[in-house]
Amino acid sequence: MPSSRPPSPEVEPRSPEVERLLARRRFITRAAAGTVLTALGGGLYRIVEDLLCGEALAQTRGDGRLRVPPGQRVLERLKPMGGEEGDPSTASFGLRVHGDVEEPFSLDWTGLLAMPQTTLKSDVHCVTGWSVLDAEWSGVTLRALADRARPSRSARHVIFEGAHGYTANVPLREALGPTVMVAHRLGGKPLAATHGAPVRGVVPDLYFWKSAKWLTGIRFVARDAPGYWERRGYHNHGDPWREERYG
Ligand SMILES: Nc1nc2c(c(=O)[nH]1)N[C@H]1C(S)=C(S)[C@@H](COP(=O)(O)O)O[C@H]1N2
Ligand SMILES: [Mo]
Repeated sequence: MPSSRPPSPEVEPRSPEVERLLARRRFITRAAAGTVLTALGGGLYRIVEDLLCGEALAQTRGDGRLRVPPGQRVLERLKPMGGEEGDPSTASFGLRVHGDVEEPFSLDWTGLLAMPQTTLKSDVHCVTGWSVLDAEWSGVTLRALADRARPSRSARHVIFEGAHGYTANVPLREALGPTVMVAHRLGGKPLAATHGAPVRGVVPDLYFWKSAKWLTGIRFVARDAPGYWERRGYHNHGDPWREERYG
């Protein structure tokens, strides 16, 4: 475990504004609306502000967790976070689904589009402190790829492989969750090069570094293997609700 913090893109210090929003959000989500009025004593306009502007901060998800994980602020759209770009052309696209599977296979662009296509909205959470709600992704679910590849009984993790050796490890159970996918469209448009064109992984319920851009492979493995950021001081798992930011 490194003792110093890893190089950028890293956690930006939270602004006092964010800290204040968080404190209020925690309070509001714990309290019933009626109690908020009395308990805040004199801060009525603040409550209205929270309910209107901070609506998302008080929402909970189907699984009971807060819509916006602790320490996150909501942005309108994804911030391009860089990385060593891969080839964005669809003509040279190739995705290997391999490793600890019964039926390894590769997909070119046509093959990817021939797989069952899914469009779904999910929230993404970057470890640097921003979140985007309801990002609309289109592509193929990891479940569909796994159904075809048939992971062996020994497979326990999925390694998302990006261009130039970028990797991100995800426990198999979570990788097979309904919102995990390889996506080629965002908000109804082809993925931009900066966001990983032509295809990226999307693992919404883990910090966004787990969502490998310029995706070239999905590898099922028995033994876990920390990925690019995980080897540079980030948490091996990366659950935003537990603030699993650093290892
Ligand atoms: N191939 C590759 N994928 C990557 C990265 C990278 O450097 N290379 N960075 C990760 C990080 S740290 C984040 S926060 C997200 C950012 O995605 P975005 O640039 O589309 O916002 O991509 C992730 N996927
Ligand atoms: Mo990141």
